[in-house]
Amino acid sequence: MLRFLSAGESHGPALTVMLDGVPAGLELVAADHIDPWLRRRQGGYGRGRRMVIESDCAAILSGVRAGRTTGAPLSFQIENRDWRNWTEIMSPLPGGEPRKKALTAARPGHADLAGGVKYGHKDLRDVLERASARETASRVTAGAVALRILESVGVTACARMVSLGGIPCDGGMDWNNLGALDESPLRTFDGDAEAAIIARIDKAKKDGDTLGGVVEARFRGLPVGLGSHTQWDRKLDGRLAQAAMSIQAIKGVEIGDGWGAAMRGGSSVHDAIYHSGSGYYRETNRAGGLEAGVTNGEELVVRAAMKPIATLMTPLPTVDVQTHEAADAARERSDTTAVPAASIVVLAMSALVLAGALMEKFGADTLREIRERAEAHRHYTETF
Ligand code: EPS
Repeated sequence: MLRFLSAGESHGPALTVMLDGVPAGLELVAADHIDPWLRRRQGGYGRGRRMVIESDCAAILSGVRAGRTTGAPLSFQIENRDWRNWTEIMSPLPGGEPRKKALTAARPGHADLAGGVKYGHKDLRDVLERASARETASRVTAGAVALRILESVGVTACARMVSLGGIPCDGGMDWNNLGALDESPLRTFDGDAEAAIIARIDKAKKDGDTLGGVVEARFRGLPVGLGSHTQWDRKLDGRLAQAAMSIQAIKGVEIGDGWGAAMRGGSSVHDAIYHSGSGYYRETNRAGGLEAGVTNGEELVVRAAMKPIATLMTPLPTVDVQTHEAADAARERSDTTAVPAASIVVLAMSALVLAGALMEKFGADTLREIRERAEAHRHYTETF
């Protein structure tokens, strides 16, 4: 119902975003509701020089009038300021510059070789321009709108990093202090771990290496009963995992205790159920807010593991796809790490899935209807 598509190359003129199915009546001002998320995505210690060039903001091209959505498809444009340095290389006109500067030494771990073989490109720039994580600015734009829909029914969200380069920084959650995550260069509440991680990033940069890590997205206040246990493709955990796994460099996803739950007995994995005046509750949340692919009213917790970025300044051995000779992998300007930024992208993709599930349950034409139905449903679950 909520359909998201993006287009655009990393060094082309702009990224284009389409978001179809947004209900009418949602207050949406890009500078207030989207651009702050784009700024967060650009941040984090370990980013490269591209982030100095860009100052991402989303221009709304359709679907919004006088600060409110109309129900029509939304479209956005995010300008690539760096494009002016790439006009020849990225020109859509035939001939010239592109062939001269062909990138042919496939980077292990990047899309270069897989995409080159699949689409028949011997200039691997034709692959990497679209595979680049620059595309995640589109995801964050669409996800920011999804977050607005969720906020309208009382959902709050948080994106943070919980480890980088093997160093944990999971100092616990603090919903009352979310601003601290924007202040932290690593999007963590764990000030003690920060210095060690920054030193680790500095060393990796000096060595021409890159680093991965683990990020987390959390949602509080979701209605009970989003998703369904009745069919494989309606299970919300499966849909969230697909959305997170589709993000560049993400290699693993877990909900709640995830892999940890496989190590312990059921009595210390499952969350006992209690009842109070305002409905059912659990004192633990190892399930991460989902049972049988359905939200259970507890905090929804998604974690994702990001591998180190594939562009290495001290490159791995590879093969030149034009000569088939051994070569050093191509070096492109890149980041030493982008794990803090990935937390924002996982949040955005999760929000898109959750807002879609919300609209499946409560309708999708107007925000008023969604809010009224969500309120009635909250009353129903409290008295069930
Ligand atoms: C990114 C833009 C890219 C990289 C990074 C993420 O810009 P450029 O390639 O011009 O330096 O900084 O992308 C990658 C590391 C990658 O492997 O794709 C961004 O906007 O997030």
